[in-house]
Amino acid sequence: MHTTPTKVIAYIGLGSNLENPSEQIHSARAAIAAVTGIAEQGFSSLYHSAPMGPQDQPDYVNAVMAVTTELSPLELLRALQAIENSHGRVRAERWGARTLDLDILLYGEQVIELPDLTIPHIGMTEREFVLYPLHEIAPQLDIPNKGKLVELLEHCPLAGLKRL
Ligand code: ROI
Repeated sequence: MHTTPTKVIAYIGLGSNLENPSEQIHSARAAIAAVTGIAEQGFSSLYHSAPMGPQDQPDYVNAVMAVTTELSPLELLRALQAIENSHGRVRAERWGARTLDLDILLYGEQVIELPDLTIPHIGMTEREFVLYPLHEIAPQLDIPNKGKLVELLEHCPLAGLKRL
């Protein structure tokens, strides 16, 4: 019997602070949209943001992408990791500079706790460079176990985030 794979809406956080960050984000967007089993549904503005964590690194460009996908959470993770690697991502210092960082923020309404994958993404509810772009493309969103996006935003003051 043929069954149609179910499509889930997922949100992906994109970040870069090396080697022409805006270009990294644009080409990552195209690479993600080109994956079989992923279809782009929305893309935020690009944002300029001060580094969270170690300050001895360049500022970031961040954005959020909405997709529908037939991939499982781990398949989606592997597809994003392959794109990170093809953009020259080297996993060196924890919280250090990177050419491309792709994080699964949300996968439908699911809460996932696996060794390699935590969804909702850890820390997303305190990160201005995630919450503001996410709000731009999905203002009504509820974050599983965390509450309404608009309420999380009220507790996340802007500290240098700039829309490009
Ligand atoms: N800081 C900002 N502003 N944007 C990021 O995408 C980002 N990513 C990271 C750390 C190093 C935590 N800081 C960041 O992984």
